[in-house]
Amino acid sequence: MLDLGVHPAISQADWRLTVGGAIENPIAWGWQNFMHQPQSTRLSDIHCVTSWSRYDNSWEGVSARDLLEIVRPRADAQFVMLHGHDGYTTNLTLDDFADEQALLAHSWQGAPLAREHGGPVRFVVPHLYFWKSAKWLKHIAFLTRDEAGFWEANGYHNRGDPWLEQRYTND
Ligand SMILES: Nc1nc2c(c(=O)[nH]1)N[C@H]1C(S)=C(S)[C@@H](COP(=O)(O)O)O[C@H]1N2
Ligand SMILES: [Mo]
Repeated sequence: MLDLGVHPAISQADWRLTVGGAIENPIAWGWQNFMHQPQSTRLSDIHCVTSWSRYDNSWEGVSARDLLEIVRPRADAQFVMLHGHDGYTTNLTLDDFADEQALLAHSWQGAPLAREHGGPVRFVVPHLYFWKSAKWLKHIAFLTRDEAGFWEANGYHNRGDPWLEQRYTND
């Protein structure tokens, strides 16, 4: 399962990212704003819940840690919900969101992220199963309580650690 079957067409010019919820500094970025943030590259592996993996993916974008420095989560913010332009949602703990490898990626293997893979911008959180890496990123909400995202409400594990093979709710 790669996505919900809808590949929203969002040009760089039309793309917006909003970040809100339990943070000191809510933001709304267009493409230029986003590209003017500090840029990072990460090399990581992809693990899909359906057992395929793809090694050594190079991603470029704004690291989750740099984003956190800008938006400054309040002390009671412990969870994050990622929202895609296709209506997809997926939840993370703040600790998982803040992983050193996690980033808001605009490029993959040195080229702009293709629409089918979530361009203009997707989240990449490689230490969890790939369903946590929301494509067509639109909004990031910082939450004081955990909520289930799309797959997490439909039988997938709440955290999805591939090393623990946390695939389904009761694993
Ligand atoms: N917005 C959005 N992000 C999503 C999905 C989706 O349906 N919508 N599917 C997830 C799942 S289940 C997987 S396996 C990966 C697939 O990413 P890929 O198409 O780049 O391989 O995206 C994840 N992110
Ligand atoms: Mo998936």
